[in-house]
Amino acid sequence: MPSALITGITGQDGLYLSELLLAKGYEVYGLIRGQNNPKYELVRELVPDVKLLTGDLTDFSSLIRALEVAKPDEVYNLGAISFVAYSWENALVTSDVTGKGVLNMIEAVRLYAGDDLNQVKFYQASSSEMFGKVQEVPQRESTLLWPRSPYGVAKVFGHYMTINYRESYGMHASSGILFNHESPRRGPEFVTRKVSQAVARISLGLQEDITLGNLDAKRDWGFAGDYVDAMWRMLQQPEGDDYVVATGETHSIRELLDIAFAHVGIEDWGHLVKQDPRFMRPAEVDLLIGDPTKAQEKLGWTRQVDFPTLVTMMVENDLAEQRALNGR
Ligand code: NAP
Ligand code: G4F
Repeated sequence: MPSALITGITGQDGLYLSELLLAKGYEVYGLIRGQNNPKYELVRELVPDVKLLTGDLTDFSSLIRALEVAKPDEVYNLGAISFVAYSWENALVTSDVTGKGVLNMIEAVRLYAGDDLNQVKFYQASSSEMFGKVQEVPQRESTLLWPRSPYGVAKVFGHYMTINYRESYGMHASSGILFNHESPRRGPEFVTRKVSQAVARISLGLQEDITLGNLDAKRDWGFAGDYVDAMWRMLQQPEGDDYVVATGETHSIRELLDIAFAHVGIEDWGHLVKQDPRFMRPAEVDLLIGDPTKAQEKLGWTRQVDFPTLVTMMVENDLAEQRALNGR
């Protein structure tokens, strides 16, 4: 039975990846931080077969300890401070976790694996946020990186460190440059879930309107369940490499609002959406659109869920959740 260690087990991707690996017969270990993590019960409920180990990406010895217990064949480094807006206000801790945390994890893997370096395959959760002020459209593996946030800069550090460990030590280390991926498990701070929750609540009479920032930014949004499959495929290749994972389509926040509101029968949402500079960013990533050709050709990966299906899935989930919470 292969064994996998996942950091970021309590996050959206950690949960989907655990389900995927358990279904494939893996023994799955998840790193969970804090002495009383509020998401502990959620992980226990959704993926009870995952074995939880305490640890933190900023605590090197906890990573070594986790590796010694899990004895993994594959390590998926998904842990990060992942909210871009937060990273301006908390740039130092974002750099420590999202940037230096990658080095801590990959160096721990190198030391743990010893002479048997290729026995432990490593996945790094890189991000399309690294493209920032995009230098090419669509963005591919070779596109120049120009990050626009402390989060993006930290991810660039982790990305190049992963490439460097592959080139320096011959490690099986892969970097997935994943474009935005969403689901009903997405944190409510991100724009898709903020919109799906608000639209559900507005249609049930629980909320009057929604306040957002920039409505013109464009993202290449896919479904998280599809994207964790690409992570696994990367680690089944004979060698580590870098892959863009994206849908190849881009949509604005306005289009997201069109589909979400239309699903509850509201065609004209203008009076229901307010804007506030509070939600604008010091530097914006205006446009992201990825070219997934390499992932399609080398990994045989394709996305299954299109954008309208994704948005309506999220609104449906929030309608059910809000009805249950509010007895409607
Ligand atoms: P998420 O839901 O925000 O989950 C982040 C995870 O990181 C959580 O489990 C969190 O644990 C953990 N974490 C935070 N600080 C940590 C620390 N100091 N030590 C160990 N773990 C820590 O993110 P996601 O959407 O699942 O994304 C997974 C990864 O992919 C992240 O690295 C993200 O940056 C990257 N990524 C995401 C997307 C996307 O669109 N979703 C796109 C590209 C790349 P707590 O519960 O304890 O906070
Ligand atoms: O949903 P977002 O916060 O996601 P963002 O910044 O694109 O980052 C996500 O995707 C990255 C991959 O490219 C990941 F690496 C990262 O970890 C995270 O998962 O914002 C999307 C867009 C932005 O342009 C933002 O300015 O939506 C715009 N937006 C407009 N109003 C808003 C809001 N974003 C949020 N969160 N909240 C708003 O009210």
